[in-house]
Amino acid sequence: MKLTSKIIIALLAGAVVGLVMNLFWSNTFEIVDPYFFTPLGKIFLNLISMLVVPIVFLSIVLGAAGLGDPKKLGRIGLKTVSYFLITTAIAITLGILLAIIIKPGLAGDFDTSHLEFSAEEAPPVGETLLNIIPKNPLDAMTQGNMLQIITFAIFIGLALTALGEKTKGILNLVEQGNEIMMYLVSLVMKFAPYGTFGLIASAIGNQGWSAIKAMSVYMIVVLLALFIHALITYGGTILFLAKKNPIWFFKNFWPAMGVGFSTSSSNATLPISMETAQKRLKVPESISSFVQPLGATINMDGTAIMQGVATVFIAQVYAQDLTMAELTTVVLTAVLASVGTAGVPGVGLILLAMVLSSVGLPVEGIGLILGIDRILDMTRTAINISGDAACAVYVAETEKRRAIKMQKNSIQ
Ligand code: DAS
Repeated sequence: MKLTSKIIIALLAGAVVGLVMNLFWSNTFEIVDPYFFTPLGKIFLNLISMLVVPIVFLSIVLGAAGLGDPKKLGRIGLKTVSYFLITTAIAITLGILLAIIIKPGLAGDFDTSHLEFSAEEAPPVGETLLNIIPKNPLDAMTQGNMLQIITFAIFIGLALTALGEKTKGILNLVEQGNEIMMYLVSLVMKFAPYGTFGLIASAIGNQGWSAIKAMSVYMIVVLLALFIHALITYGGTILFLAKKNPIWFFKNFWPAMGVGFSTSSSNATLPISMETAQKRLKVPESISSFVQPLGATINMDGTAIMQGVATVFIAQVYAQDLTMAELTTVVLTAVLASVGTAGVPGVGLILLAMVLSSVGLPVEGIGLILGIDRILDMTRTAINISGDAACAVYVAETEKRRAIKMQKNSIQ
């Protein structure tokens, strides 16, 4: 049976087992979870997380060296970052509009008296951009500072291109290192169905059906916005910018979406989302290994959607109207805030605290959505990585068309 089918079955089985145990055997679940579901998920999460830093570093060195010409790297970088910022702005605007229309904050009586929430501070954008160049590249790798790892890898890749034959041996070493990493990804993926089952069963089993019921309208608005964004923004990207069939895109990227859904971590899913983009969506390695690691760090459309809906939801619960100027601030803050944080579980809530503070809304309002955030984190992570892959396909196809046009011009 194909891996995709196994992951789908594992997702469904995990959800059913988690829900049934939450509803009927919660005592048994509390005994079983720490010794079965959670360890299954943790093993899988650690296995793929183990590969992230070496894969990002090696693949970006190869990507930058493969792109060769710094002008091409600049052109691709500009296309990529512009796409990321525009789609994130579209995402949060969509979330805000749907929340204003459907009004989830008025769909129930929410008790705000006991709420509390304290989030670690997300790094200010200016500081993040200043720190993009690592003082100590090895420290950046041990800390998993993705933006700094990406920057250092780009410098190495460009140096390898400039030095050519002199460093051919190093380039071969990097290529072989990347081969090893890709082999390990395929090995780890054999465990994916079991890990996915454990992660989903544990998350759904711990969720509490009552919390889902109380927040059902809020969840529906977020899920609806995520679905519309995937269909319109990413479907539109594939159809109009990449000039390919959107069904082809989602059908081939689905296995990575399933892993992103179960792990709730763009970073941890990176090895699989890159391998899927390269092998199934035929994105050249040099483009996939530049666009996707960058996207996992600075492009989080699913998260932006949650922030848009959650901000309006909390404003409605606290009966605070948001002016157009405040809504614009929300959009700008969310777009810029997402630049500096890595794609790991729960990072969306840290960014949400920044967005709420930017318009004077009570941060403790996050306590309202905390209970069901794990489930929504799964879905928005699947959307986050799909946005990165859609961008990689768009960049790859436009670069292909550009090369063909240049070739025709040179023949004429
Ligand atoms: N879990 C984050 C990610 O990995 C998204 C989020 O927290 O919103 O993309």
